[in-house]
Amino acid sequence: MINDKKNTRRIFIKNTTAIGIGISIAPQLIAKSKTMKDNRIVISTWRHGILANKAAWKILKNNGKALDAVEKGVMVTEADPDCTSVGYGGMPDREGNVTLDACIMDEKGNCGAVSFLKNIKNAIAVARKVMEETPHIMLSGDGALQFALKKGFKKENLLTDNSKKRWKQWLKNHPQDQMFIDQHNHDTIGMIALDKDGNLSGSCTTSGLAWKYYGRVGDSPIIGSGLYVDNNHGAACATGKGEAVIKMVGSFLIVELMRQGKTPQEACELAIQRIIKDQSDHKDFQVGFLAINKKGEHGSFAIKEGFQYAINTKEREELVDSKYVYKRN
Ligand code: SD4
Repeated sequence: MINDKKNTRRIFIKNTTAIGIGISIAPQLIAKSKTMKDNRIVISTWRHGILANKAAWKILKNNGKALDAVEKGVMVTEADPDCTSVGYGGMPDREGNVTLDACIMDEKGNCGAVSFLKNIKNAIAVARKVMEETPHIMLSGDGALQFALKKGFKKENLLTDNSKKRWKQWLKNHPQDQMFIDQHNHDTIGMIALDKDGNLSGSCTTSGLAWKYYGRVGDSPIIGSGLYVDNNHGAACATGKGEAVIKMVGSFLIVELMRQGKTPQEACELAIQRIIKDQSDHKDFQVGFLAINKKGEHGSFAIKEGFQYAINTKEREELVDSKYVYKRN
């Protein structure tokens, strides 16, 4: 009797799952057949996106996967000591520690992240290992470092002489919680890409806000805030003041808007409008969003003038000034 009940339940679950799978696979198949046209594209935040895109485009051009493109692309930025907001050479927190946040998401909805990671240059590669080689999504702090070392990553000092000098200068002047982000203090690289097979992936990596509190984590490693990918509809990423983006789960909102039929541009504009409506201090900071959809269309929008993004397609390779709401004064 008990066994019968169990069996009935098992059959029910089996059928439900089958129906569930039926529902979720069908749109994917439809989406894929619609996008068999080759719409390869990669876009990424700020000027440092130019070099990152070059590496990513090489992979996409050779029929590689979007996931590999977005990982290898941003690794270029992480390794560049002249980029003072990502990886090696990133600006430290107020106590002189360089701590990194990163996440990655693939076309199957898998994701991995690290936050508050010290002494490892390629945070994005550690995030990918979290995604592929653990049952978890995010590892943080000492645990993330321990994991990275076990996986063979090299421990190194990420604070360059230049970043140290700027930190020392900041300590001397100590402006109040400096949070404003613009092209002179540009941070995060967020990258989203569509490959030849019509698959989307994204990555996001940063040393976060300069002079942040020790232990502060921004939006960049948080799936849905700094990055979101839904292979049926689109992908989005964010840059700017992480606290503002976390509050409105920006990247998820944009992808959700695309799911409801908005273009990437409309979706980015609506998300920025949401910040402006709900966050009364929005004139004091910058947020910029990028989005792409399955057709390879893209969009971008920012609160303030100054946000730029790099784009590579079969036809284009350039740095573009994003549209925005407020002119800089
Ligand atoms: C953060 N969103 O840690 C990052 C910083 C950033 O452009 O993107 N700056 O809040």
